[in-house]
Amino acid sequence: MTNVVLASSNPGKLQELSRVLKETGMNITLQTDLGISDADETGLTFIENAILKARHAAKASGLAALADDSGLEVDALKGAPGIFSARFAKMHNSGQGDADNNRLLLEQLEGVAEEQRTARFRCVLAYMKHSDDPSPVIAEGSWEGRILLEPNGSNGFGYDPLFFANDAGASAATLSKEQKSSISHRGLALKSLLAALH
Ligand code: ITT
Repeated sequence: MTNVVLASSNPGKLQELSRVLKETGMNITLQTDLGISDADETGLTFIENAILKARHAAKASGLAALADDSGLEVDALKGAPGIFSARFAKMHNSGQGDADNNRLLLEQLEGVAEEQRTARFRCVLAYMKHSDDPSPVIAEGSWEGRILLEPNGSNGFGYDPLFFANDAGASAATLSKEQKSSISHRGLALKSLLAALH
């Protein structure tokens, strides 16, 4: 087993990543459980932020680190909330956390017709063997869909209740963990990361 720190404070990500990673011989621990604080996400792209987070956790733990930087791109909002997905409501002084993020997204899309509510989730994974690793392994995945008019389902996390996945024909929050992982941005990025690592 390789011990790897997941450079994240989001237990939803751990849930979706740990089962598959365990099967491949990686024992992963959330950085929060090692007392490691969040890195400053000062990058302007998912890739930059994923690397910043992985480097920070590798340095603090002395372990190999895996980071996930992800978010929702909504076409009618010119790609917002994008890299700011976790901080969307907070940045607009409109509360904080998943419920407020979802409420603000619906507010910003008020009056936008269904066919113009196209969106995608993106996920970038960065794996670093140690904090000075000059060649992090990067993998990406995306998941196409549209933003619903109201929330549907209670599984998953974040914007899942508002995301209608085209391939599933259903809201992401109505899918089981296994169903979501087999088609999601994170599931696809993970598959690609494992192929690159082996
Ligand atoms: P860490 O940085 O600690 O990993 P975070 O939640 O702040 O946790 P990000 O900066 O990568 O992580 O922001 C990702 C946000 O994008 C997340 O909080 C959700 O709002 C949204 N998101 C990403 N993947 C998602 C998914 O599978 N389902 C629903 N929302 C998702």
